[in-house]
Amino acid sequence: MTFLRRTLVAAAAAATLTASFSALAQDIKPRLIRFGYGLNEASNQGRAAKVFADAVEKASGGKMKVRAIGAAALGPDTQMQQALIGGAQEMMVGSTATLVGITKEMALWDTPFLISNAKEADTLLDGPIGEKIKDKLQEKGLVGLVYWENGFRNLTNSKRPVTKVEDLDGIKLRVMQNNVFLNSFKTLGANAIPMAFSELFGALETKTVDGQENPYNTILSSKFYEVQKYLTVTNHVYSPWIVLVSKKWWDTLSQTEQKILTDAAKTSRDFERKDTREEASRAMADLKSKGMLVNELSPLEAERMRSKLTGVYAQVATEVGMDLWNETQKELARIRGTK
Ligand code: TK8
Repeated sequence: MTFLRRTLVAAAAAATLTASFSALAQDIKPRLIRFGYGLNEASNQGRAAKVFADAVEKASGGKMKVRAIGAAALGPDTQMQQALIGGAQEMMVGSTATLVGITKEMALWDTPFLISNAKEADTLLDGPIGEKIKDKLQEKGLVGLVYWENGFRNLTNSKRPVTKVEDLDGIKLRVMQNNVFLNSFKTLGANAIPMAFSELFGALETKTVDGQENPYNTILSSKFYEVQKYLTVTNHVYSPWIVLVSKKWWDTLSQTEQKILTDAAKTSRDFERKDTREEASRAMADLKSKGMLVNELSPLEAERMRSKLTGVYAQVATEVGMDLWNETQKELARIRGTK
């Protein structure tokens, strides 16, 4: 190769490289992303929102800025969902249970005792069933990126230790705004009252309600131990969070920008699940040290509660459709078989 030719080849290569870099740079516009969530900053939700924000800023060279706004300052889950659909807010993370009014298939995740451990949760949520349900959001104006762990839910109240199902009689119990939860706890004899999470601490404090159910992490980070004496380990349902994007806004993004958000969401998910599980493993001891009285149900009482709760399976199957229900049972059998 002559000197001239070598120089030309090198120049051409450099030009291609610059071209693809500037094409990439042009593909990323300055963006401000309001990312709302319901818990406080010092919760597992808040920590993971920060991880997401940092990953987006880094991957976009500082052009895409995520403003993570916690403590339901942008409104409770249902209000944020509407803001995303209308395009007034870009992103949020919240419970799948409050999404059933928009996408009924989300009710699958409300099934009591559907999932029994972390491996089943991750495999089911990240696999074809989880993807299929997530995809259903698109026609409603939402894009679901990933599921985060909220976790296995346990029962707290300020009245008495719940050692058997009859102890729930007449207890005013806050439930999420979701019919499966409402019916489950009515079936158990509680006076179930649907309420937004953002109202919950105040309602417990003023005794508008006597109890609630949430994972250990939330009982700790939302300081429910200040207003709840008794904790009963029920693990009655594994409930996920989902990271959502406004579809209206998503459709205005370049592929590069969409990929930055998708990748950062996965990074945040992996961090969040690990962080949540670590915190949950310590949380029971923490809650006891804060003065909560913790009891486990005897195997007999746990089974009695369980058999009452499985009564809502038919309701879930009707809501999500028999095909999806059967497919889920098959997938769970597969996951359990490969353990
Ligand atoms: C936070 C809620 C919360 C959920 C609930 O916004 O409402 O009880 O468990 O995590 O989504």
